[in-house]
Amino acid sequence: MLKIYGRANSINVRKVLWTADEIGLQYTREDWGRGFRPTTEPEFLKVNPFALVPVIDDDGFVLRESHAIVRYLAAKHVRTDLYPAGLARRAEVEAWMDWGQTELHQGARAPFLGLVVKMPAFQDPKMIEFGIAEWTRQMEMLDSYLAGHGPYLMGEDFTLADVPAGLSVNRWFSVPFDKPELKAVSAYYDRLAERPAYRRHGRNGTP
Ligand SMILES: N[C@@H](CCC(=O)N[C@@H](CS)C(=O)NCC(=O)O)C(=O)O
Repeated sequence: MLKIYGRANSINVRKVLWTADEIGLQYTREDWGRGFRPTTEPEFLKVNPFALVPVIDDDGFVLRESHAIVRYLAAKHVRTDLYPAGLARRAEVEAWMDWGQTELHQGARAPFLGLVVKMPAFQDPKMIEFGIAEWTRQMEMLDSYLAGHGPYLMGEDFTLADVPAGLSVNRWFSVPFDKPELKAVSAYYDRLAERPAYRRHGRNGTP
């Protein structure tokens, strides 16, 4: 059976849990990472020498990196609705996923770690302010895009493109700071919440 390594409150583990539930997979999960067993323990380093969650063990096949994992699971279970078979559409999904993990996530890091996790290394107000400005800029672009395209990032249907963005949107609404009103992003957040798997692993009260 599929085994998922990683704490269920990690944004990257949640991508895997959400996708696994969308596919309808059975799995076991073991808590590793901040607040649980450290990923620097030798037992964990055997599955990921880079000491990060998530990792999966799929009947002996071990894989790290959340985006590689969700694409592997969707491809393995032939979920072309989530991860299209056509090269061009597939590449567009991948572009959204890359954007979600780079441009969109970069700004979110300091406000989340500073204001929610309260990590001592992220208490510089200038760093938090800079992160908020960058995160807001990306979210405003997302808002304009959704207003003109939507209802999902790839158009009519939910795909893996929505997984990284959907979790960032949940975090955006959950981290306490003054935000502009983003109507299309709010509607997208409500639309995603129609999905039981997103309510379990995305919009579940955890930032
Ligand atoms: N690029 C990696 C990033 C993984 C990552 O940053 N994981 C964080 C949790 S979100 C982690 O393992 N932090 C250390 C810890 O929890 O101890 C992925 O997408 O899987």
